[in-house]
Amino acid sequence: MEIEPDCSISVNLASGLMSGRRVGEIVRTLADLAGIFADEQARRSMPQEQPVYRVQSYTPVEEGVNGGLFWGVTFLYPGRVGDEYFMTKGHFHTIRNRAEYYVTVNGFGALILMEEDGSTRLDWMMPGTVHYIPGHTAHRVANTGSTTLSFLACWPSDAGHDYGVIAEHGFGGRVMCVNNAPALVPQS
Ligand code: PAN
Ligand code: ZN
Repeated sequence: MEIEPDCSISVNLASGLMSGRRVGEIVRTLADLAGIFADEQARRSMPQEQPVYRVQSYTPVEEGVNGGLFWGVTFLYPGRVGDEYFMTKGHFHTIRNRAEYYVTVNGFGALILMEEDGSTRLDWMMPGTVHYIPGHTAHRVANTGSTTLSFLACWPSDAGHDYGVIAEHGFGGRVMCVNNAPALVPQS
C-alpha cells in the first residue's frame, strides 16, 4: 500500500542523522547479539544493555511492496568483543536478488560481503565511499575505527531480511584486530 510521502523527512548530511515524524528507530545491544561474535564468553561478560548499533529508517511504503524503496542510516559504535570489532548482525535479503547501496558518512570500517557459496570479501569503508551490494550477497559491517561509523542505506521495499542463514552458519570470515590492525580472518 502506498503511504502518503512525508516531505518533512530530512537527513543531516554531516552526521547522517534523520529527523521527521515517520522515522523509525531500533537499537541493538550486546544482549541482542548473542551468538554473533566468535568469543561468546567475552560478549556475556560485557554489560548486556550496551548499545552496539542504532538504525533509523524511513519506509514510505509498506514492507513487502514491490517497486518501492526504503532509506536508512546505521550508527555503529566503536568497540570490540575479544579481538572482534563491533558489527551488525548481517543478513541476506529474503528475496535473494535484491541489491542495496551503502554510503559511508563518518568513521572507518569494513563491509563484509559473502556470496551464497560462502566466499567472503571486504570493502573498506571511509567517509564518502559508495558500496553497491549486489543481489545474492550477504552483508555485514564492522567498525574498525575508534569513532562511530555511520552509513546511509537504500534498499528495495520487498527485499526483506533473512537473518537465519547467518545466525546458523556465519560469514566465511571475521574482521578481527590482528597485530593492532583489522584483518579478515577466514572461518573454517
Ligand atoms: C541495513 C541494515 C542495518 C543493520 O539497513 O539492516 O545496517 O544491520 P542488520 O540488519 O544486519 O542488523 C540493511 O542492510 N538493510 O537492508
Ligand atoms: Zn540489507
